[in-house]
Amino acid sequence: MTDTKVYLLDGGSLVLDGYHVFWNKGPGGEVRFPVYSILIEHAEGRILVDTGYDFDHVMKVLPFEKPIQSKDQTIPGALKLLGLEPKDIDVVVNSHFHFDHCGGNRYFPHAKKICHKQELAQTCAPEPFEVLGYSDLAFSVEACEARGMTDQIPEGATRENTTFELVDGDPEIAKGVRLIHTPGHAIGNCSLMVEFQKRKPILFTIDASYTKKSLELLCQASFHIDPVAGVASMKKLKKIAEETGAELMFSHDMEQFETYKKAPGFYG
Ligand code: 5PN
Ligand code: ZN
Ligand code: ZN
Repeated sequence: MTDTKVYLLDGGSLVLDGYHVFWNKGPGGEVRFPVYSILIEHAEGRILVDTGYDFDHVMKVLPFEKPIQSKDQTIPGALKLLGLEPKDIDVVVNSHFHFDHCGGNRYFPHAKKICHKQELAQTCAPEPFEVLGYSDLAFSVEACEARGMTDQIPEGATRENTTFELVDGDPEIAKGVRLIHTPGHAIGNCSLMVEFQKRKPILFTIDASYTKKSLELLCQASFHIDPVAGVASMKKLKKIAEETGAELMFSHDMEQFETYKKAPGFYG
């Protein structure tokens, strides 16, 4: 039995205004924040949670977010630092389908793919204010077709090799690896709990709480479909962390990210 290990794959950074990061609170001004993927080496296989952003997509559609991404910060580049290739990944989980979480999915046609059942439906028929968040559809031929953006379909992508297993609730996707539905930011946003053999669990908030301060203040990002659900999800995460003694890790907090171990370092 191999012990579970978690690697954080640095995916570069983006910029938002402080009023987007801390909705109706700010302060305003440019905030540069990290984007990363989570690789779980598990006895049942290698699970990759999220795939970062695609640099070309951001430059084309959201250049005002000022992407900085080196070759080592692309998904293939980050895996290479670990001596891995995309084909070594068995399962890709998307926490939700905002462009900064699914931009590298095209590298994993062979992998089993998992998302929350409401998230795929929402991406195919977003609210008007969600269109920018759900602007990179290359992860799914079905989404490209539903949105009339078939020009985004990557070479080699088919309906079959971009099909998702749809989950609901808080499913255990491998022993000690659980998705926790935390809607609000996105209708199907999922947080992630990983248990280890020899250390305390880690609870990844994903975008239910961009930063440590967000959770302390119960202050979500300005991007959301249901802010009331968003507050309830933050409370749910706080409660789970208290009950389990889990270490919290935040999705887009530069100050915290600088303290995290990045691949090739690992947790486990
Ligand atoms: C980083 C970022 N930028 C814009 C949007 C958006 O419109 O919805 C989600 C989102 C982001 O995560
Ligand atoms: Zn998001
Ligand atoms: Zn995000």
